[in-house]
Amino acid sequence: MKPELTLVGAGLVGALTATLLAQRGFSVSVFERRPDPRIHGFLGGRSINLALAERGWHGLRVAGLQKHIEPIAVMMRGRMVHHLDGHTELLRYGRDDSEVIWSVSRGALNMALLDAAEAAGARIHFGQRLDAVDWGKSNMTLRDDSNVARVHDWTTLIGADGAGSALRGAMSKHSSLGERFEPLEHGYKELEIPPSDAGGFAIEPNALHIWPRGNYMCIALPNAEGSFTVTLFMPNCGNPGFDTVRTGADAHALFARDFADTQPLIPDLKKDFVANPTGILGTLYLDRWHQDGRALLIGDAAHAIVPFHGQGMNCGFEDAVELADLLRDTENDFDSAFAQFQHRRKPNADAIAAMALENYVEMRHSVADPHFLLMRDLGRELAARKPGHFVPRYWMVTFSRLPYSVAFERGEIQSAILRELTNGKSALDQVDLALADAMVGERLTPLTG
Ligand code: FAD
Ligand code: E0Q
Repeated sequence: MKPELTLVGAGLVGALTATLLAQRGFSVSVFERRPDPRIHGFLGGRSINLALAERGWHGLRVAGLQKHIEPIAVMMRGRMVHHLDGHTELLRYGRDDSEVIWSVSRGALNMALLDAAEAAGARIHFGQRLDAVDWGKSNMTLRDDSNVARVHDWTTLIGADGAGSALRGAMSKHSSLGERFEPLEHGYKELEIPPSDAGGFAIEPNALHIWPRGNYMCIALPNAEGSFTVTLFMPNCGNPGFDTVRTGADAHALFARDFADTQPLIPDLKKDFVANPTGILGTLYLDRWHQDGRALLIGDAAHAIVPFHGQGMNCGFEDAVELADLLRDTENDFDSAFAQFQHRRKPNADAIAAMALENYVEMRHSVADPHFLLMRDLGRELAARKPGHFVPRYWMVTFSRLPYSVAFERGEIQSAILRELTNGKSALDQVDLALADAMVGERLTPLTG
């Protein structure tokens, strides 16, 4: 007898989890609110993309999907910074082209994962929204587009239904999860740079473009077909803010002043700014992710974070692999597997949540702060002097699968070293490098070997 699992949500994390669990012999049913994107299209046809890094690739590799995704992923070597005066500079993410990140279409990735889940034997029911859970009867009510209800009996529930999780709501009604949502006072708007008239990319394709402007910024990630998805991050209230920049004309004026080089590139700015929704951002913390061995939350449903490290999906894919491994190791003792899942993943989710928040500040401001630049240069120097010992935090998060909590803790130690050594200094040649080597040796263990 195959153990039965009922998943809620066939987004990125739900579809990968369904694939891995079906591949490992579970009988998997999935209920997804939206219609099948392979038939009806994805998100009204808007192309939205995400940065895929090592942790995400690992999940895809375990599921046997790397070869399917590689052809649709666009390499991003670094941040292409667009300064206010229009000049640009490429800041590489890694040492060479083996240390890069990849831009993938959310829709194409989701569809490939749905195909894989079904190929592995998962049954996906589209247009079925979770409405309520009856914990006494072990069933749940689902509703279709016309609000027609259907009842489904379940044995074990897994919620991958995103930041607004309905399963989380149903679990909270049973007993408090200690839920806390910390809103960011900034929102976002997605826009588009279409392919150039010649049909190619209008700006450098192999980079994550960024226009840092202090309290707000734009980014652009390439799509395989030659367009870019632009995202404006800006305060909800302020000047500029989404409360004052309201009309197409307001948006046009903001872009003309602060993002002048994008002006000829975003022809539908006025129309899209008004038509596309303003997204909200924040961090979700729960004290508890599971209800005994009966229900578990994963991905954004358990730990939504702000997007500024490009790690939400990557982290969710790590969840999926960890869960599949734990169910194997505990021989399907769900109670023990779910408790261990939370024990192992929660410190990592908390760490990437904190690092993602920090990265927004770094991204918008510190490009201009001389003390930050000195610390960054010293960091580079120490990383070169002590490879595998003093390792940039961005590298640990993006190019390794070290636990996020380790990246965070080592990052804190490294920052303290850089702060102490650069205190009162204005140039690298004033820093005592012998002392630096000694501090690294004392406070950090080598990572490799
Ligand atoms: P979702 O992708 O939200 O999927 C949830 C699914 O559940 C959906 O299909 C939904 O329809 C379904 N659902 C919801 N409610 C119900 C219900 N009641 N019943 C049934 N089904 C339901 N991450 C990265 O790794 N890299 C990036 O570059 C990146 N950029 C981002 C940029 C922005 C602006 C934002 C907002 C996020 C970004 N992220 C990024 C984060 C990433 O989008 C999320 O972490 C990821 O989508 C989480 O996947 P998920 O499957 O948990 O949730
Ligand atoms: C990445 C890749 C939405 C988003 C996604 C990202 C990144 C950023 C800024 C943003 C962080 C970085 N970053 O460039 O440091 O590495 O995914 Cl805003």
